[in-house]
Amino acid sequence: MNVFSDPRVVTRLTRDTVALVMAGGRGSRLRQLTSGRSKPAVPFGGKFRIIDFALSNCVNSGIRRIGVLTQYKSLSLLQHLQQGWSFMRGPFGEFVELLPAEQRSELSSWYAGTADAVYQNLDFIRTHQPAYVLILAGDHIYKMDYGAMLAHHVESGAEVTVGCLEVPLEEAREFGVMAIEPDTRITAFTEKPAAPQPIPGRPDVALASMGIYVFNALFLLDWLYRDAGTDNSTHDFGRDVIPAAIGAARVCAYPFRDLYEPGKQGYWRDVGTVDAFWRANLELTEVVPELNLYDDRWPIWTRFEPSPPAKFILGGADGSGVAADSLVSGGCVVAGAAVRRSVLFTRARVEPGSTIEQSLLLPDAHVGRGCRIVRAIIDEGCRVPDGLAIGVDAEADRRLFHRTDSGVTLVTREMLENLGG
Ligand code: ADQ
Ligand code: ADP
Repeated sequence: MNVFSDPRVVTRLTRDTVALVMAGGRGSRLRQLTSGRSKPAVPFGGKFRIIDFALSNCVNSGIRRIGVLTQYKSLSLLQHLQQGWSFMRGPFGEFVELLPAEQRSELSSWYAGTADAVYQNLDFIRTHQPAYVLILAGDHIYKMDYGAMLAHHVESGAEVTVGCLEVPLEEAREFGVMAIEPDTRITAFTEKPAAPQPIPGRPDVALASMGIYVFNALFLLDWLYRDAGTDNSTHDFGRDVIPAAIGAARVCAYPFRDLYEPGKQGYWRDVGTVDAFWRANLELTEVVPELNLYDDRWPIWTRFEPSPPAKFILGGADGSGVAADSLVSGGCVVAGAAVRRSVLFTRARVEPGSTIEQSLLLPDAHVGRGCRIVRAIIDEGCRVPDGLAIGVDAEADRRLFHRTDSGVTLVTREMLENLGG
């Protein structure tokens, strides 16, 4: 038999798929980190941006036709994609195409909900004529083989498949929560329920949607037309499209698995809050972090920046010039300063006599002399003046910066400029 006529051959499925990455959300709980950029454009893990994870998963899964739906404050995202992902424009028909909100419906509204964002780009799907459409969120940190999800989709005979994971019941209110049959068919789906139902027999765990979907392309076209004509719809996948489809079509769940240990659930983070963002980055400094960025079998691609090697200069009052248990990116200089359990993003600098602990210095952040920085996020391009202490005096942090309830301090350029005034 010709393997390519076998619908279960995964290569055939991934090649017949177009991915749409929704990258338009505001990410308002990231506070000032997203006042100038959308959440998918926020830097992560020293040299990446959040959207690199979803895009790399596509490429590594063999899905190489990708559209990115942008909307809110998209400039830095567009720059990153143009400078970082333009290699996806090659001879094998691969591409990452940018699909900005065009305000082209008669109502001249920007994208209303996630389903509306896809609806406004149905031409893109019609042009490429895939059999399957994979809809992704641009703001999650995880490694996933979408080929396995497509195979499950086809084998279960579903029109729609929703990626899902188990979450603690007390966190389930933040998610779409579902009930499934043993064959994975979804029988109930409630978006952000006030009183989430646990998995039967497991009172502390709920089955949550990852907000990622595989659709049979023709079903999606048909269904989005229907949703667009529904007056009381908010045109959102989680709120409207998925719950309505359950009553009318076969909608199945695909449980997210670890890439290498299919017996367990994989690493997945929605770094949607300042605390979650800080924690997920700091976890990378552990000796064996759950998220392995040094995995050649599943590389995370990003923009290549020709930066010089990181440099460490001994000196300063305590004679140090070291970074321990830390990630230090290209172009960084640590001169006579001590860095511990921290992530230094591209071209960060620390001057003599400063100590940095459990902190993130985003790209181009410079810390002056004699500073003490603890449990803080120093945003892109910040110039921290000599002698400043951050994360040491809670009262002062609250007054000058943004300090979370759990004691992480976020510092932006704007906040530092106001210090002088
Ligand atoms: P939320 O995370 O609340 O829930 P939402 O705010 O709708 O989802 O955003 C989903 C994704 O789409 C994000 O990546 C966001 O950036 C992007 N986005 C939002 N509006 C957009 C628009 N108009 N145009 C382009 N992109 C847009 C969803 C599901 C839940 C599920 C969680 C898991 O609705 O059921 O549990 O994701 O995180
Ligand atoms: P957070 O995760 O911080 O709550 P989201 O990006 O998820 O932020 O957005 C919160 C809500 O606002 C979501 O329902 C999202 O669809 C909606 N939203 C995001 N951006 C816009 C926008 N530009 N216009 C209208 N609604 C938006």
